[in-house]
Amino acid sequence: MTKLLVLLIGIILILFILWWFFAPRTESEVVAKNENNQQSVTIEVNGGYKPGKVVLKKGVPATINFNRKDASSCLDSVVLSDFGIEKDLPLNETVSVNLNPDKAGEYGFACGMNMFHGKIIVK
Ligand SMILES: [Cu+2]
Repeated sequence: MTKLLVLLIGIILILFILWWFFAPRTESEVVAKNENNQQSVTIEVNGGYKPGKVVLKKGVPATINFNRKDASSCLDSVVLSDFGIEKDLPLNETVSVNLNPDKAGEYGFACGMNMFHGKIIVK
């Protein structure tokens, strides 16, 4: 009986490890709120970008609010190279980035050292 239990726990552990390494990572994706021809979305900066993907509507002025909660200096700035924007992100403050997404496509953004990445999808 004990042997069976140990075997069962072993199998569960192995399955868990397999799942941990091989399960597809579904990145969170959020569609910006659109009100009065102005769209906005908030991204939490904490060990990366949450959500990692934001969807903006083409042709609508957008505000992306970065809220940094991670003390690591790695994330103390954000670079939106496609839009020519670079902003410092003070800890526990919200920094708004305004942009005009007038072309559909995917635009990456990253921390100042290009280690953490997020994506803006314009549709
Ligand atoms: Cu970094």
